[in-house]
Amino acid sequence: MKIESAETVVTSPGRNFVTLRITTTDGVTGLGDATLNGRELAVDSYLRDHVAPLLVGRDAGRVEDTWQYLYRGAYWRRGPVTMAALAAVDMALWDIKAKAAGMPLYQLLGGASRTGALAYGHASGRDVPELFDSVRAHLEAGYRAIRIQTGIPGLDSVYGVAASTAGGGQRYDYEPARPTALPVEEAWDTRAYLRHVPTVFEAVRSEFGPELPLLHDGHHRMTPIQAAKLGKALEPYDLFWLEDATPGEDQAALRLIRQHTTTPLAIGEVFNSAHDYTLLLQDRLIDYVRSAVTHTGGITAMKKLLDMAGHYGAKSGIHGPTDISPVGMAAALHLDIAIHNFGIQEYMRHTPETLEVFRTSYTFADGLLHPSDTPGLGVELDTEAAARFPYRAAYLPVNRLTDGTVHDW
Ligand code: KDG
Ligand code: MG
Repeated sequence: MKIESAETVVTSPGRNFVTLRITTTDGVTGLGDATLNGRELAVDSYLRDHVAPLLVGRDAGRVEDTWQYLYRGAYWRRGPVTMAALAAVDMALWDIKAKAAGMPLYQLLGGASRTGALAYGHASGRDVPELFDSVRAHLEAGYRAIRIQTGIPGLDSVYGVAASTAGGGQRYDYEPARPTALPVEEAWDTRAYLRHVPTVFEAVRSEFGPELPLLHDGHHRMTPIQAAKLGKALEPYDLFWLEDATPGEDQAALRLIRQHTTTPLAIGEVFNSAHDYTLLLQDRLIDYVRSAVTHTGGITAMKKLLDMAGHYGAKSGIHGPTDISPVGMAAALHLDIAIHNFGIQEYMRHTPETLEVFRTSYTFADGLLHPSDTPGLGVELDTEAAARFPYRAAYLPVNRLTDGTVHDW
C-alpha cells in the first residue's frame, strides 16, 4: 500500500485547524492534526512545500521509518513547526495502519490497559461565585476532575477565565487566539495573583469538599521562588497538579520548586521533543508530562516519551485544549487507553461547528473518555463542511506587567 497523495486542509470553524489527509493507492485515508495555535500557516507550508512531495510513492505501512526519514532527513531537528508537521504525518499513517487492520488504534499500541481515561475540564469565573457555578456545571456534565482558574482583583482579563458562564459554564468560551490585526495585550501582576489564588482554593475546598481532584495552570508566569511559594501555599488544598509554574525552557527552575513543595508538578505543553524532558524525568523533578501528541511528533514519539516517563515514576497528562483538533484528541485517547502510566487527560469540548467538520466517535461518560472501537483513530473529516469555514488569521495574546514590560503569557 503506497501513499498516493498528502494534502492539507486549513479550516476555521470558530478557530483555526490544520489537518493532513494522506490517501493510499488502496483508497484508505488517514488524518493527522498539525494545528499550531497562532502560527498555523507555517506548519501548512512546511507540510505542503517540504513534506508532501517526499511522501508520495512511499510505503504507507512504514511508520517508524517515515518518522526517522523526516526527522533525521530534514537535518534541522525539533522545533514546534517541524514537530507538528511530523506529528500530523505520523498520526495519519497510524490511522491508515489501524484502518487497514480493521482495529481501533489502541489495539496496535498494545491493547486497553483501562476501560476509560479520566478527563479534566476547565472551570473558571471572574470571581468566586461565578467559579462555583462553573464547577457545578462541570460536575453536572459528568466531569470528575476540574481545573480551577479565576479572575484576579485589579486585572481586567486573566488567562483561562471565560468571559461568561454561557453554555452552563462548561465550555471554555474563553478562546485565547483572537482574530485581530495585532495580538491583544493583557496586563499581569504576579504578586496580586499569588495573594489571590490560595484564597480561591480555600473557598473551593470548603464548598466542594476534599475528594474532587483539582488542577491549576500557572501558565509560565512565575519565577522559580514565586512558584515554590505558591506550591507551598496550595499544599493544604491537595492539588492534582500545578501546571507550567515557570517558563518551560528553564528546566533547573523545577529543581528549586521541587525542593520547597510537595504539590505535584506538570509541565510540557510547549515542549516538542522527548529530549526536553531528559533532565526533568531523570532527576524526578516533575510528576506529569503535558506534551500534546500534535506538538511532539505524533503517536510514535509520544509512546516512547511516555514509556520513558514511566521509568521515572511520572505519568501522562496529555495536552487537550480546543486548539488541539478532534484528530489530535483522538490520537491522545488511544494512547491514554493503551499506556500503563496514564495520569489524566485534558478535555475541553469542541464547538458544534468544529464537530460538524470533524466527525468524532470518542465518548465521554461518568468522567471518563473512550476513543471508541471504530477502526483507526475514529475521526472523519467533512471537507465540504471544512470549506464553509475559511482560515482567519488569529493571534494568542501578549502579556505586559503593569509597568509595560513584556511578560510570559
Ligand atoms: O494555544 C495555547 C493553549 O493551548 C494553552 O494556552 C492552553 O495552557 C493551556 C492548557 O493547559 O490547556
Ligand atoms: Mg496549560
